[in-house]
Amino acid sequence: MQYHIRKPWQLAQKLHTPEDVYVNRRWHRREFLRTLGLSAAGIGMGAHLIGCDTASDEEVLKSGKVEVPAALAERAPEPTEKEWEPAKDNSFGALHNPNFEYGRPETKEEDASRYTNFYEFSGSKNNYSRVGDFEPHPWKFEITGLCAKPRVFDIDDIYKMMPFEERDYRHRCVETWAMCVPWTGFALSELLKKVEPTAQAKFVGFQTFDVPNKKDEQAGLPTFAGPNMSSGYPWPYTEGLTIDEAMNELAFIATGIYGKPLAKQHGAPIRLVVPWKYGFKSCKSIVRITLTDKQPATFWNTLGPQEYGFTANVNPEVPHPRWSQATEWMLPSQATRYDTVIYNGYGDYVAKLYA
Ligand SMILES: Nc1nc2c(c(=O)[nH]1)N[C@H]1C(S)=C(S)[C@@H](COP(=O)(O)O)O[C@H]1N2
Ligand SMILES: [Mo]
Repeated sequence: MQYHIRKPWQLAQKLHTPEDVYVNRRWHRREFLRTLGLSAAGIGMGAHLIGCDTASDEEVLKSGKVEVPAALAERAPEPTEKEWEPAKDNSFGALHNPNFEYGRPETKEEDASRYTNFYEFSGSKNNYSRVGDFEPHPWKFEITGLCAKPRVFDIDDIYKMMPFEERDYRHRCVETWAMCVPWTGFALSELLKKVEPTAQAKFVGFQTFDVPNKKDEQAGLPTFAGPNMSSGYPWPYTEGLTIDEAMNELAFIATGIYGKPLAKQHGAPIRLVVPWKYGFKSCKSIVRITLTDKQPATFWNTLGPQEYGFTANVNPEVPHPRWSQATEWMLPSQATRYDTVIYNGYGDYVAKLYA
């Protein structure tokens, strides 16, 4: 039982901070270490997942864990007294942005990581048990199309160059499950600015890794044959936003979750997070971002245009053709239904985009 034992890099921020800097905080170092000891001794976690396989915590860790790249371990800044958030004891250095609140309890890490959608691996939710062969490091992705400075980015450079922060976001899947999780990353707009989109760029397309192919290999981009990619779906997985949606401050690129690098099943090493839209918009394990003047074809919209729109904003009043969207449930339990909120609660940020 190792779920709560953290690797040295996960402790870096605490242990590299002089004792006196955090002595008054809720997590005194000794107490912190004592907690780790307790966890190591084995705090049981109930197997109460619904609609998905259960596994030991160790199994989940082994299957979905990503070794932290050296560049990421090194980049943790020294926190100041004011900025440091004691509750986020496993942060790898990104400062917690207090401007985003769930309005609901945070989903437990073990619940979020054992119930994921990642169709490249499987159509069921237990992808954590199928991602073992996927290697998300080293990793490159390109930004191409209508921009002045198209380029290929190495994920290790991204760790060094971007303004990382942690944001607590709600997530709502079109299937009616929802979760509240802390993502580590940066605004998508900050990344797009690096390539200087031209005035002609009206849409932004996103693409996940494809099966091994010449085009990506020649561009130096990673490929991978996910076990479910022989099915008749329109691989690779694609998604898209308008340029205004992409430049909105909520649109986020995540490289971490719960203060750790993204587990493979969450879309390691880099994914999109668009919290006011249904979850399928949040494209995982990105290898290509394309600026275009036409609305790009997208995976679910191509498969079922009458069921999955391009815009796909969370809206309790627009039912899916096969079920209501008026309510939702929080991982891991369907026992309580919550009211769905228009734009998933983010109307203050994005309603203006659709006025
Ligand atoms: N490449 C890829 N990205 C994807 C998916 C997928 O199957 N493949 N599923 C989407 C769906 S339907 C949802 S709800 C979210 C789920 O994110 P999570 O599994 O990390 O919670 O990822 C989205 N991104
Ligand atoms: Mo979803």
